[in-house]
Amino acid sequence: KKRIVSGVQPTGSIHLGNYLGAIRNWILLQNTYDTFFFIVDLHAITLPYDAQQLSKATRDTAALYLACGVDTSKASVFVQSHVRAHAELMWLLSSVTPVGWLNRMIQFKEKSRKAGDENVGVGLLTYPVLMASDILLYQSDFVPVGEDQKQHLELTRELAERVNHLFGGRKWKKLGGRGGSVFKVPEPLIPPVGARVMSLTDGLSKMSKSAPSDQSRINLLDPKDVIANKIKRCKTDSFPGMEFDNPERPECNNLLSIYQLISGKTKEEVAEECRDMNWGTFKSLLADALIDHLQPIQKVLRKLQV
Ligand code: AQP
Repeated sequence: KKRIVSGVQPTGSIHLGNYLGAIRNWILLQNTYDTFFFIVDLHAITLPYDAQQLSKATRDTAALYLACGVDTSKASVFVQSHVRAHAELMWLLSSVTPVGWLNRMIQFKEKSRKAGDENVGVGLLTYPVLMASDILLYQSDFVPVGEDQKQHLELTRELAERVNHLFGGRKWKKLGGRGGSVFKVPEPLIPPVGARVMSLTDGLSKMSKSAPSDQSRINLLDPKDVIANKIKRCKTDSFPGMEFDNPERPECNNLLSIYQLISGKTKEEVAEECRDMNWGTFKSLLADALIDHLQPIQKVLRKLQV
């Protein structure tokens, strides 16, 4: 079986982007692949954190995986920091990672700018090396990620190739290895729809945990009335009807894509169904679909958390 690894950080509140871009896809993948889904708590400490909150969020994130349908009889589910080899391999990899590669990472540039110099630890810079270690440790074939992680995955591939070049082949055999390559070079698995779920208040920015306004995202644990209210208040435009792929209507495209994924309908079916709707009608359709989809997850979660 081909192998897949993926994880989510136990920081902030897991939102619809994390769900549609990552967790939801795991449910199908676990039937076909050898899957490892972990809670990446070591990544979560790269920005200032509260230890008690992190410990609770780690358990809550595990419960959420299960509530979303991750099945422990099919997938290995664990906490990253419980497997010391992640941190150990990271040290070995960091010794062969050029600092220039890390300085180019967009996420580092953005997060360090937001956090301010005083709050930026070295861990934020070396974050992608830990991610490479998470993946290479398991000789993964594929890594399901949203668009935002594409650059980090590219770095993982370059690192695997670098290690294979430096230590692979005959050198690897002399060290007791099989010869050939030390690491498998993994491929990204980016979902065709949902890879970049956008903010509810700005169709050009990604939905994210760290956005200051909670109105910009649907959290998986938002109650019914909060979901309805957020959808009601989300950004619209003054064009008639609803349509996909109009660059002047990023919010419309984003909400239709969310509806497509949540309803399980095809893009054509959604385009046809919603073409003549006004914003008001479409928003209540979307809010109802989201509530119907998320309520069973929330119900299981409440049971797990008892
Ligand atoms: N908006 C998104 N659309 C699609 N996929 C997304 N992912 C994150 N945001 C979106 C995917 O979720 C997985 C978990 O990512 P993470 O644990 O690294 O999440 P994060 O970076 O803490 O979450 P955010 O919201 O992305 O945080 P900030 O505020 O830091 O920007 C990954 O597979 C990711 O691609």
